[in-house]
Amino acid sequence: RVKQGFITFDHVSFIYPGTTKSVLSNVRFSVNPGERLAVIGSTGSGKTSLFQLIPRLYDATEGEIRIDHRPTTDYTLDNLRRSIGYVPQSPLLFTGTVAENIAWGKEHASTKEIIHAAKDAQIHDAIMELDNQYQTKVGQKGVNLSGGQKQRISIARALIRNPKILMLDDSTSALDLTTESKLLHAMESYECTTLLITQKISTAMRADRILLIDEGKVLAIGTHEELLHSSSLYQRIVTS
Ligand code: TTP
Ligand code: MG
Repeated sequence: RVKQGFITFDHVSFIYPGTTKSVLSNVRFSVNPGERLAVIGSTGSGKTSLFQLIPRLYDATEGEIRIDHRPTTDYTLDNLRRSIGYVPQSPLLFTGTVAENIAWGKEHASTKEIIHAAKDAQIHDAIMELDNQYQTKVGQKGVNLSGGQKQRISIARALIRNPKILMLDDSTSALDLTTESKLLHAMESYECTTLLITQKISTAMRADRILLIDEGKVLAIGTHEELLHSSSLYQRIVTS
């Protein structure tokens, strides 16, 4: 199969509707099919906003985003979002079972597929410790899960759909290093283009390339070594 998931940001600027502040300015970069790109930048630099434009939770104010050379506005929203597994910064679970929460968005998911995704997301063991395992009720009236457990259920929900593009917004922040490492390793078996926002340089270094944004602008994109040579901000982040 031809690798898909080529993403292009073509001079993208963005202002939230009803506001005047430019959150992204003239952002341009491309991500190759199957590439893993880490996105780093200080809090408020626009990382989440950049993510939200890809599945068109918001539309760019200027410029164009293309997936596989087609503007995202040319796809139906349904088709666009079906091809993207988006794990938001604060994922929400709905009232239902763990299994239902993982299978959400994929019709006819089998138990085997649900467990497989949960294992890859490194949440299977924790689920097996719940009173009713995969049938445990979560959400408003269900058991309380930790932030990290919710993140991993949300990751399993993204993985089960085998998306063309996987986007993780700081989704490994609550994980210990060993679990995070296992998760990143398991994700390698998915042929998707992966964008991952992270605060941790050690996580960013595992990606093929790193995108550094600051105040809504792309400061640098490249490998860890390239950024060390080209970006003084990156040097400062690494040594801080
Ligand atoms: P974010 O895109 O949320 O910045 P970030 O994701 O890099 O920050 P963090 O590391 O803390 O997650 O915000 C960029 C700017 O956009 C910031 O000024 C807040 C503003 N903003 C809105 O106005 N509405 C929104 O829904 C979001 C997400 C951000
Ligand atoms: Mg954010």
